[in-house]
Amino acid sequence: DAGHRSAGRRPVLPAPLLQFAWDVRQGLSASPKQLSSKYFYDKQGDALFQAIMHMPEYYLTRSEYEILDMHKERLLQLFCNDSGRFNLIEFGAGDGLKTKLLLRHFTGAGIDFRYIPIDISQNVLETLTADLRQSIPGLQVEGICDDYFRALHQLGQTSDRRNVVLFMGSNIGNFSEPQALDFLSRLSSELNPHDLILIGFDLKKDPGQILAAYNDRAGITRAFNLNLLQRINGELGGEFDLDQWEHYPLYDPISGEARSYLMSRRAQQVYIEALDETYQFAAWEPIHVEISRKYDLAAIGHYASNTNFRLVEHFFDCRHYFVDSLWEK
Ligand code: AVI
Repeated sequence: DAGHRSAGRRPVLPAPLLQFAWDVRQGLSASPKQLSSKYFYDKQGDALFQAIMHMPEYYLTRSEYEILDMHKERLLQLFCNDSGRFNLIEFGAGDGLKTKLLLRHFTGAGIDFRYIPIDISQNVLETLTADLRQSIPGLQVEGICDDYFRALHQLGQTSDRRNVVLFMGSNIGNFSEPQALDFLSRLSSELNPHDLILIGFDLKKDPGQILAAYNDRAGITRAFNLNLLQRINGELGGEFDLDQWEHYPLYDPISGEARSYLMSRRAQQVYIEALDETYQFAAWEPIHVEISRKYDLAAIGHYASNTNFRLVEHFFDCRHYFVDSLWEK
């Protein structure tokens, strides 16, 4: 696009990189500095997150798996309204490991439902649907590659079935509070009366346990966070020396926010070619990169009532580390 061509050394960027470049410039010019965790998930980041979910310290995935396993029959009863037919829509399905457990159970029970994973990555969707068609014969699965809300809007106009939306994994915890409320309000306005949402929240607990989940001994979470700088180097021509950065997680038991920072180990300056800009970092200056919020049941109740949902039931794992909360529009 000739309109974006600059007179300086700054190269012309392909469209998808423009937003990334813009956000990096905004974040590194802000005080305190910050970068968005949504940029963690390139191919390498996806693989590292898969590895995190298998770390002994990362209790979230195992807790939610246990919830779905223990409560799958009760969930099935609640999902089936009078007609017994529904769309099971999943936001950000990933590798579908947890969802498979439900899909197997529902298919085995002879239920008339369609599974509709929505993801912005075509690659993730193709891998998932091919795997499911093979591993669960008879399952009706139709992935939609789009923005969550556009996909939901389109579905609402073409289907008369009850919609059951899964938003699991405590992905909601990666939003700031206003972002989370906005997300849930938009979701509510796209749904029909009596549609359902099953939403995963990680609960407040021993701070030591939470910090360990974001600082595994094998160093996978560290690599996951540092990969963001690697990505800036690879995609925007950044010159971050990864050895000069440290991963630093923090937990505030009042707000329930687990926050991750990348700390500059010394005073340094870093040039980013695509921005044609040099950024200064003081010794031990942090860049805030992620919030993973933890909740109590009062906060969850407020979220539901402030976004036009009715709380139906909470489903816990044995240790009450995590909750999948079922809400009705
Ligand atoms: C995807 N999300 C819910 C994860 C979390 O726990 O906040 C991402 C993650 N970050 C570090 N470890 C895992």
